[in-house]
Amino acid sequence: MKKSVFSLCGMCSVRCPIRVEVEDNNVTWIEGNQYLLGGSLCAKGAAGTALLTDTERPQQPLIRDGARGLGRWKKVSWDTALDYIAEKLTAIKQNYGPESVVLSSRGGPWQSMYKTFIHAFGSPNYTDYDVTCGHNCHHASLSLNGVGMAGFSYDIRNCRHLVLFGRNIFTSLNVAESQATMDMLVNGGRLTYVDVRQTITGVKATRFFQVRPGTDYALALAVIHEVIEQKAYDATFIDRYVTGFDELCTFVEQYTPAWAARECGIREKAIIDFVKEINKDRPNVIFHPGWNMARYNDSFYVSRALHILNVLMGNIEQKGGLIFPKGAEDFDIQPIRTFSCPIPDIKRADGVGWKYTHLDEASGMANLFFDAMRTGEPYPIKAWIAMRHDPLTSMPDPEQQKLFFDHCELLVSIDTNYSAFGWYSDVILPESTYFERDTPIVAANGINPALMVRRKAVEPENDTKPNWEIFQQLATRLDLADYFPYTSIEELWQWQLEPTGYSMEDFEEKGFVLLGNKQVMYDPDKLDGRFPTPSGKIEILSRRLDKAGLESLQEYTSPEKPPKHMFRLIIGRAAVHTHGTTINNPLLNELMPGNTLWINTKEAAKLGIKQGDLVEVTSSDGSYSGTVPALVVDFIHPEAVFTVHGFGRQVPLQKRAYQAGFGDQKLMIGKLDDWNLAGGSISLCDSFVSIQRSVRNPQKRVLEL
Ligand SMILES: Nc1nc2c(c(=O)[nH]1)N[C@H]1C(S)=C(S)[C@@H](COP(=O)(O)OP(=O)(O)OC[C@H]3O[C@@H](n4cnc5c(=O)[nH]c(N)nc54)[C@H](O)[C@@H]3O)O[C@H]1N2
Ligand SMILES: Nc1nc2c(c(=O)[nH]1)N[C@H]1C(S)=C(S)[C@@H](COP(=O)(O)OP(=O)(O)OC[C@H]3O[C@@H](n4cnc5c(=O)[nH]c(N)nc54)[C@H](O)[C@@H]3O)O[C@H]1N2
Ligand code: SF4
Ligand SMILES: [Mo]
Repeated sequence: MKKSVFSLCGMCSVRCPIRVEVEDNNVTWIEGNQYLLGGSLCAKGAAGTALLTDTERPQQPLIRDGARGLGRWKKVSWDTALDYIAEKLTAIKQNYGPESVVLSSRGGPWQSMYKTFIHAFGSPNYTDYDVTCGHNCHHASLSLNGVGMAGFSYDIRNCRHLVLFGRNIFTSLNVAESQATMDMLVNGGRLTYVDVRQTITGVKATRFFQVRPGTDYALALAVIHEVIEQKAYDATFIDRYVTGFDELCTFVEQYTPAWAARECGIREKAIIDFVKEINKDRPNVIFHPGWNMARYNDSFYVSRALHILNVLMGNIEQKGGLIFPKGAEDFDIQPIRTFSCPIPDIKRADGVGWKYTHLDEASGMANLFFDAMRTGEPYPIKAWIAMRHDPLTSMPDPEQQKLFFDHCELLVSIDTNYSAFGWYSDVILPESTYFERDTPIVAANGINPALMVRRKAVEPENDTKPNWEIFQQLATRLDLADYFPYTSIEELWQWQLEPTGYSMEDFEEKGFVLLGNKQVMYDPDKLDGRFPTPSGKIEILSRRLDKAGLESLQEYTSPEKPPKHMFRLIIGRAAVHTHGTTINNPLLNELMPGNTLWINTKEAAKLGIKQGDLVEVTSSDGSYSGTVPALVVDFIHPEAVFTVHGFGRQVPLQKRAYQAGFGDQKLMIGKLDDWNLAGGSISLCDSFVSIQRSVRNPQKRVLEL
């Protein structure tokens, strides 16, 4: 039997809308939703089909049978696994209190389900991956605009000049955003790109600044200086909505383009010319404030400076600028129902909300739970449930983390794959892949808000379950079923949709429900009340930061140069992989089986390293080294070496990925504690490594470039 199913991709966190063709329970075709993406998908999205028959994934619930990490597993039924977890959680609750359980997840639209579970259990300790991703950018916006990272949509398609600081938009991608950027370029828009190395985005840019690693703040401050110098700002917008502009003018006086040019290694005239260009293009100029500009200790201030530049451009709620995402309420429609439970009135173990009052409690600080595990302060942490999150891959120093996790009596991984954390845990609950599961309805707020839903395309290949069923069944065993008021997905959808007046039939034609048929924009002269900061204005001098004893305008400090014979390790994505998730995907693994080490041609020559030579990359304390082929290139700053994150996997059952390439997180020794107090992000680009030609025989290597 043939059928066509509208659904959502699950190969990365973007969740592009897709259409899937199915014949006799086999996926025969997959494409981006024609109505929203014109059929486009990225390589990862197209490779999703390989997941279905991949036997190197957990195929049924597993309980550890031997020491942690040894890889001996007992195959069990769902009932046995869920009973086991419920019993352990109940005992931990009795012995240490419910707050000793942490649940971490990859955030996203279904996080209210996971939050409801852990809050109903009695613990305030929900956390997510964001300390290693967007925390700096989120808090930068929060301190300035009163709204976080989800507080603005970017109207890239209609902008005249897009400015990207390290936002490698065509590689670290989101299909709709890449399409909008291409359309903008085709329509004559400009793209300015800042990176320490050349990338696909840099190649397509109209202006490329290659800066010394970690000097973006100098460039951003000089651009602000020059914007003020050339009076290239929207004085009316600033008068109306902004506080602290005079202080900003005084603060940036010292940061001239000539100074920044020396600091960043670029030309003064290029900075001045760039500002002349944006002066012509404003207000349709977007300074993208970064997605995970969480790399250096001052990246919070870089992101803040970029947000300040948006404010100076007066681009908020302008076509081709930053637009407040619209939702059901803007169309007089009741929002969908979602899971909820009050947060227990107990201090969070990571200190967020009481020790760190300026940081957002919605995601907390995942790395700070390790302190609680180690010291038992403010109270012990005894269990960790990781839902679609791999702390051992996504946070630095996994060997150190394992020592902390050993203080826990229960580690549970809910995953479609064997994650590094899963392999070290006590129970693995395999979630069905995105082709094999329905998921609750999502309210996708934005420029054109819609309701989206993932529909099951095929029946599960293995003994796996979808997220909504796993949490409902676990909750029932813990007497928390009232928070999950459904027994089937149909009941759940109906409960969600009831207030809106829509039904599932409304999704049939296109796979989504567009709220309203025309774009709503607020009057830019009536934005009062839309900036929920303490003063109600856009705060260049943030009261929230001030209260926490933190500066709003921080002086620039030049980044440390690598010690002699060492390099700064910088990291990023490849277009064909999603973090550690896809490394073992049969199709994507074929496209890119391992990572390489990018190194500057002159530096490589000094070390006697030639193109394709195997090199050893060693951590600053010498405790870990990885061996990979060198990619010798002109366009990377000599102080830096670059690699793609996600490799170096050590799960023997993932045969394709096993020990291919190296894991950058393993070289980030001591970095669990290296986070920025203002922005909350771990400084992932602040590690130095040494490089040497490997003595291993390249003929025997298992990897190709
Ligand atoms: N294909 C693919 N796309 C993805 C993802 C994925 O896994 N795969 N993940 C998604 C996620 S979760 C995220 S957070 C985003 C990340 O999106 P981005 O932040 O755009 O991407 P990254 O690849 O992490 O890093 C971007 C660049 O920062 C550069 N860089 C390093 N140091 C400096 C510096 O000092 N200054 C400047 N200006 N640049 C520097 C690196 O050379 C790299 O090219 O990508 C998303 N999209
Ligand atoms: N050293 C270093 N660390 C980094 C980065 C880096 O470049 N270098 N990048 C950082 C960034 S930007 C981010 S966003 C984080 C990402 O960190 P994570 O969120 O931990 O990484 P992911 O690989 O996206 O997903 C984690 C797990 O989710 C599982 N998974 C995937 N799909 C599903 C699903 O449908 N259901 C379930 N239950 N599980 C699923 C995967 O198998 C994987 O084990 O890592 C950060 N950490
Ligand atoms: S960007 Fe690619 S992998 Fe991510 S959801 Fe879209 S199609 Fe899937
Ligand atoms: Mo991220």
